[in-house]
Amino acid sequence: MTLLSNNTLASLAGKLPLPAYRLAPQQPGIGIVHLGPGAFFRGHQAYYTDLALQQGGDWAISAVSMRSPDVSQALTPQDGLYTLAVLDSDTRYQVIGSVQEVLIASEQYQSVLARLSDAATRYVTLTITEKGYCLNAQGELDLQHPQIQQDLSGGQPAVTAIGLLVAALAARYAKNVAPFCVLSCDNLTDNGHKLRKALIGFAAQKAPALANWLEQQLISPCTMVDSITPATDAALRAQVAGVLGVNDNWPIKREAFVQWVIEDILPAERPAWQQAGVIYAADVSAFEKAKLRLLNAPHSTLAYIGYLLGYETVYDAMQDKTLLNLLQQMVQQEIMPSFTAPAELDIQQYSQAIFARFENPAIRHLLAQIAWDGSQKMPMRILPVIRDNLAAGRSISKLSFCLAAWFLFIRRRLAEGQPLVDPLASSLTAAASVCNGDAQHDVAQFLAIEAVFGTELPKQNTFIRAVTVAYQQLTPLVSEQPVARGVV
Ligand code: CS2
Repeated sequence: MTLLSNNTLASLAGKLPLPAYRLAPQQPGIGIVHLGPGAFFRGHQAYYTDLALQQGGDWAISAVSMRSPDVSQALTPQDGLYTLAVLDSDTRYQVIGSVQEVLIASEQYQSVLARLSDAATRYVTLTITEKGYCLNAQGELDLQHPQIQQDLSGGQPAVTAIGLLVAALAARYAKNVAPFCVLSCDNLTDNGHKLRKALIGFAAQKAPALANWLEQQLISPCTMVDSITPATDAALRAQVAGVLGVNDNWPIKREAFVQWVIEDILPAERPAWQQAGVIYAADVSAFEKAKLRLLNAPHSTLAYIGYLLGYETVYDAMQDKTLLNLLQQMVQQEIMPSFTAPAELDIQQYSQAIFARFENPAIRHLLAQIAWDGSQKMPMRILPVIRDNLAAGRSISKLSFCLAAWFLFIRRRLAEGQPLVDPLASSLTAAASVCNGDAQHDVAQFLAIEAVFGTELPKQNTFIRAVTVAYQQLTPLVSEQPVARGVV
């Protein structure tokens, strides 16, 4: 079977929606560079930009991986085209055309730098996951991070997104081209502010004049992104080939719900994202908090407890009434009171809709996918709620189950000889390897990991007690024995 590409695109007319602008003789120029072209980006920002390109403008995307050749190998032979499957009661397919080139920074460094320092590149969007920012427990650039140190020493190619972007910004500064606007699209609290601070902090180590220039000119809006994007599987590839009649190396699937809220400080010249459904808001932090706390926090709780209970997917775990009950109590009693919702959001409805999304039978979202990188996710989605609740004297007993389940998940992986996908895997494994089943002892091992918990939280007795109680209650689930349901 032939491959989806510029050459075969026209032959798909009538089968599914196509990017008409890719069929026109004059194709849009590149105006955006995206770092981290994983499934989420291809189902989300590239989808919005595809819609925006239908309104015109030179806003095609150059998608850059830091190291992995996978996306380039799959999409370069397809001229960047791929299929998006939107999973609802029925599945809708469309071809996305906004990605026009895919580069790999470690192999094509000069091309990547040239693209980033080109005046035509006015936006850089990022989905590099929490760990890609190299932040410490205070949310600031970790100058001791080995890869940050490597980039500070000036080696090429840069190995971190921060190092790469500052190298490109330095090139723009040298040729008097204004900085691009950077849009962090990761699940970090205050993502835009953290990214801006990290970039300026890195630049300050290299060249104070560059840091001053960035301080004055760099625009880095906060954003909230949302859409559940399970990993591509063989079944999806086969379905897509059936619909298209040509092969697609890497189609993407996601749920129908999709949301992108951007802090409205963008330069006037921007893609037609608003017409594509993007919401511009003066203050994104309330949206961000609502999403991280009402979606991502229950997601991680489901992932860890669900895993211990032997479930495979979010949908499966949601069928467990005891677990569902715990989640509901956590949300109602401990999460909702922890923040002020955006005025335009009815949080009861918002939260119910999220639970309904988790229960979508069309989505096979693996718990394991959510469980990775816990050390990066907890400080964004669980610990801030715990800190807020402790400060206000509210309960944290349900939230503590998420932490306790994460610790037990790590122990279970270790016992099974399975790898842990986490940048702090060595500290986590070291903590798990001295656990002896005594809750107080075991919890203390994990809470001592400063890069996750900082120094203040682990000193609070109420916190230690709550996590210890949760750990005690969940411990029977780590045993090899058939799982005792209903323990939570
Ligand atoms: C999930 C998110 O993997 C995870 O940690 O919680 O990827 C989640 O699916 C998205 O944030 C939904 O927008």
